[in-house]
Amino acid sequence: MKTVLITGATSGIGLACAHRFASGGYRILLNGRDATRLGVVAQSLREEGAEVMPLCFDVRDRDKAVSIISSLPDEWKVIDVLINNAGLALGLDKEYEGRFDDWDTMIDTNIRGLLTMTRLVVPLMVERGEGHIINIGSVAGDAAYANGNVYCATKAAVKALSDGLRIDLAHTPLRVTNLKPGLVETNFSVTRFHGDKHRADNVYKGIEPLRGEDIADVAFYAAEAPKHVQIAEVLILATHQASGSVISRAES
Ligand code: NDP
Ligand code: 8X3
Repeated sequence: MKTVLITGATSGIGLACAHRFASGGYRILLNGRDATRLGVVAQSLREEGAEVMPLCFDVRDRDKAVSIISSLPDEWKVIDVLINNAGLALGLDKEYEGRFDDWDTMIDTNIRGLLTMTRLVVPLMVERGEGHIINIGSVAGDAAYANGNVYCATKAAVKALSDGLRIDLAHTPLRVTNLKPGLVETNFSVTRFHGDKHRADNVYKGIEPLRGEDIADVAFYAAEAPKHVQIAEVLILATHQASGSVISRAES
């Protein structure tokens, strides 16, 4: 039985990936930082028949990540797929007006957290000569959009880190995929607007956005592709979105 480790699996795309991989027969190493929600998700996956090990830590807490990953039981260290999903946007402000704290949180989570997990898990894969890293990038990493500045920069970093890792692993059977979704209706915008649900809802007005399940399906397809096939990068957009800044909305 294969094992997937998913970061930020208590909501949105990560949660959808947990259900998709569980239904595809994977064991799930389920990361989240909210112990209560992690327990609820773990329980619902178990009710679907999945074997689950919850890993409660914030990906920004490097010491805790090191301690938890290094003390996994041997049978759970056989990780076939790592999905670096935990991430967020905070604020939609001009670059010269943004909040320092928001910038630090995005950089620490989206870049440093992803790097920490990569550094801890990939050596185990290299040792076994098997493994797949799926990073959740974004259309925001392809080109900046108005007021997206630091978030876009972190997702451009995810692209560079995915490309760099693919190069560094080219001599191995390991594969690296950068998935770049556009608008996906999750808790993403509520987080971005610091809990302002009304403002978050407006992001998805007049357009049918993607769902977490749409991204999970692509992640699962990439993971299950034949071993000689490396899905290096996929841009996944809602039908009426053409780029990070071009969205055609129906009049209401
Ligand atoms: P959600 O807010 O629904 O989910 C984000 C998940 O990441 C939550 O489980 C959250 O936990 C977790 N998380 C955040 N920070 C940390 C942390 N420091 N340590 C551990 N877990 C953490 O948003 P999405 O599902 O949309 O976002 C998932 C990924 O997809 C992100 O990397 C995002 O940038 C990317 N993405 C999203 C798009 C969208 O339009 N929604 C489009 C393109 C990319 P908690 O609830 O505890 O904060
Ligand atoms: C999330 C998608 O376009 O809101 O990465 O930045 S977008």
